[in-house]
Amino acid sequence: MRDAIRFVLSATLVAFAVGCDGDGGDGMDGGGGGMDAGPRFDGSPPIGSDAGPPGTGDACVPQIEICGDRMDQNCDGRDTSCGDTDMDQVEACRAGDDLTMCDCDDSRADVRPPFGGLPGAPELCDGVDNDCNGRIDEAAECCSGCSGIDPLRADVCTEANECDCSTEPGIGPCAEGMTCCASGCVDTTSDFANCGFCNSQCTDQADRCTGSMCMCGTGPVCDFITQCNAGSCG
Ligand SMILES: [Ca+2]
Ligand SMILES: [Ca+2]
Ligand SMILES: [Ca+2]
Ligand SMILES: [Ca+2]
Repeated sequence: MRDAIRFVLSATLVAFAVGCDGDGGDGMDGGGGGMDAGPRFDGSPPIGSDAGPPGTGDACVPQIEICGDRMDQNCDGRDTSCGDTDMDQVEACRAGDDLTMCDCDDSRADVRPPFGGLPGAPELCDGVDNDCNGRIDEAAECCSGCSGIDPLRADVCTEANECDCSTEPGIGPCAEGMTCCASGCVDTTSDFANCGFCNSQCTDQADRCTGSMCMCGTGPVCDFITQCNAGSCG
């Protein structure tokens, strides 16, 4: 685990160097490691010099640009992107970033955290932290503690190798007949927001979930121009 973190940090520093270096070759290709960054910046304009471009405001003092932090350190009037080399729509982590909030491996599109409306990459049993949550192979499918348990009842394996529902941590897998969904352990045969399966929300054309089906009263859902109220379409 520690080696994996070290690898990610190392990769991050490389990504930082590649993503942020917009001024061409300057000795950054001499091997990995943060120590290489020192000499690179020796030639930077001294703080307080007037080497920066004019017109960016009296207070702008050129400094080393940090990509992706929504700040303009080098006074060119914009932030510098850290890039999205693998084009998975999540920008690469920068040195010092929380690796669970950015692309912890910008060379692999099958490694990314949830971002905006995008779900994270599914955790595969491959020795890699696919969803950038800081844990490797924590999916229930990768866990011997989950063997023999209906996969619908749990989605993660704890560090103690115990099967668990991540939305109700610590209680173990959901009870028999319940399903581990984003809202916790639910009965998908009757849960209005998870009717039939997780995240399957019934609409206004229904008022209940019965037998895993959205229903209006004891009948089927209403047509799309009417709503279901108290068991009747109207
Ligand atoms: Ca990316
Ligand atoms: Ca990625
Ligand atoms: Ca993970
Ligand atoms: Ca994995």
